[in-house]
Amino acid sequence: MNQPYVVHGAAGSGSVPVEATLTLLGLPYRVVENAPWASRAAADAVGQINRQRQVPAVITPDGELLTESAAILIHLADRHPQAGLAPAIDAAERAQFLRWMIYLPAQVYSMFWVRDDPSRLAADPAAEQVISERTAQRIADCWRMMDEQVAPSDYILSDALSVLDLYVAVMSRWTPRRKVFYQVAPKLAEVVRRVDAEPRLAAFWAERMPFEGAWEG
Ligand SMILES: N[C@@H](CCC(=O)N[C@@H](CS)C(=O)NCC(=O)O)C(=O)O
Repeated sequence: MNQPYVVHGAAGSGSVPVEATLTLLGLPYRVVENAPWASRAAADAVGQINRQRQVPAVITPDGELLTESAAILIHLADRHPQAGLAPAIDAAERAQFLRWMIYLPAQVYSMFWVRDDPSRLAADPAAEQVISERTAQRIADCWRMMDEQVAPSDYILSDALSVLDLYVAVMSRWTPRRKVFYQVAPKLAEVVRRVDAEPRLAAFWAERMPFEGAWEG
């Protein structure tokens, strides 16, 4: 049982909230670094583990394969309730927790399968350009709609940091990036700045998602 979790992932990717969660939980893990969007070789390597050729893909200490970032985050938080990284199953915030944990991959993350390679759906470069612009707009709209429907305290659901906050903090750094996010989602903006400043993750962020240069976009 002392086997580490193995996280197939990449800096800046959807594996980062998973890695951040494992860090906060103090669980041993190692990362197998492969950015499947960056090269065929990396996608092939990830494809050996996850048929979807996507990260994150996690091998648990029991040897079980987990994919789908939201499922991994909810599983880790629920498995270690003492850390308080998710509302308990009977907590008042639980339903909204599940709502937003599913909203993120369904409404936002799914746009990136298209964006990362618009030729998957577009027949020519002009159509690719339209897809790039409209998916960026759609993602901004999704952040706006989420912001309008949450009432954060220190964090999105309460005064306790949850995996939802980690998920939003990372995803909000992707297109259309933080400057747009701060404008369209001012309440969530305060939360992600708090997550960026989480002292237990300072070294982690520096390594896996550095705050350097024009990082906010
Ligand atoms: N539904 C998956 C999406 C994962 C995903 O799209 N990961 C990106 C990296 S952030 C990826 O591997 N993209 C490569 C591809 O889709 O070909 C999840 O929620 O984990």
